[in-house]
Amino acid sequence: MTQGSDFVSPRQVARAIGVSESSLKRWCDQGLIATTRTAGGHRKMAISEVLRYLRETNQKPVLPEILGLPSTSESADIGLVRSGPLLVEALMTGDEVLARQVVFDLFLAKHSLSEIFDTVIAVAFREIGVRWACQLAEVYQERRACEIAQHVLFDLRRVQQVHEGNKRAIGGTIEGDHYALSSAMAELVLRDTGFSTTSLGTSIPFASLIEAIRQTKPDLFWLSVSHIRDGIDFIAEFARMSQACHSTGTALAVGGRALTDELRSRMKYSAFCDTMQHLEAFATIIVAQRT
Ligand code: B12
Repeated sequence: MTQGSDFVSPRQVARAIGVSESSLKRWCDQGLIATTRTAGGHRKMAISEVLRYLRETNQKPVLPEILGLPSTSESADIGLVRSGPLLVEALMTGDEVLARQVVFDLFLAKHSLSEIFDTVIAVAFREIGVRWACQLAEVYQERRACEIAQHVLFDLRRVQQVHEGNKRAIGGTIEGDHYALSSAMAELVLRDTGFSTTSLGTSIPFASLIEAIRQTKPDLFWLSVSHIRDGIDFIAEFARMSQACHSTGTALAVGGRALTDELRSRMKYSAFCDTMQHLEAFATIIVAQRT
């Protein structure tokens, strides 16, 4: 298993956790926290590895800022359900620090990313959507909330453990679909299950997505569909994409609010996922398969 690219020294980790440097070095010697060495021979640790250790041993950092994390919020340990309303308020008021705290508290409390995405972040955005539709939220508040959520997802990516698997996944959204969060979440969930991933981004013409599949031949392609311009065109173009996946041996995982039962009945895919937890379950099986 390789680690994320952000590293800290044993002294920094000791301060962050609130233990002596000698205790920390002992844990490293016992192999409890993996370390590497700098060119000068000094020990260093990946932040993702330190967080793995803290999560597994149910510890919270006393000075999380040293690890680049937000300071622990008053919401620590309030659980998934009660975190939702707090996140809505943070997103609505543009309080990025609180939004990061809410999500990282859940992460440190050992909730999986897929669970946090499905039951807290997506639910918060549903509430923001309702407020927007009822004119209780300004457009700028909705857009700002998306910006904040994207920053939080980026932070999670930075501290995520990266596995050295040989399965590759690429994905994105189709032309006209500007919804970035669901696709970014799919990428993080796939990374969590052991895929090495490349996100192609949003609003990509089908022809270009098909070219990406043909050129890179990934093991899995994720397609997030939150907005469809024309259902008939979509079905025809999706069929070509499905065929491209078939010929490259690529599993095609689809999801998104725009995929109605009617559309789905006319589509060919390897897995339809209502949630990120569904994607996680499907991806786990693929990763477990031998090449
Ligand atoms: C943010 C937002 C936008 C932003 C997105 C910005 C960005 N950078 O991403 C922008 C500005 C693009 C936007 C635009 C519009 N929006 Co809008 N938007 C939303 C909002 C508030 C949140 C969407 C979101 O990102 N949610 C977070 C994601 C993670 O949650 P999710 O989509 O539910 O995804 C979950 C599952 O579906 C699943 N999943 C989703 N995709 C995938 C993919 C895979 C591979 C897998 C495995 C799983 C999976 O897992 C996710 C986590 O559980 C929703 C409200 C809502 N109910 O969702 C309205 C909403 C979807 N929008 C709406 C509307 C009307 C519009 C516009 C038409 C407005 C307009 N008049 O211009 C345009 C159309 C845009 C277009 N051409 O694409 C309506 C749609 C109503 C309808 N009947 O369909 C909603 C529901 C708001 C409302 N209550 O009315 N919007």
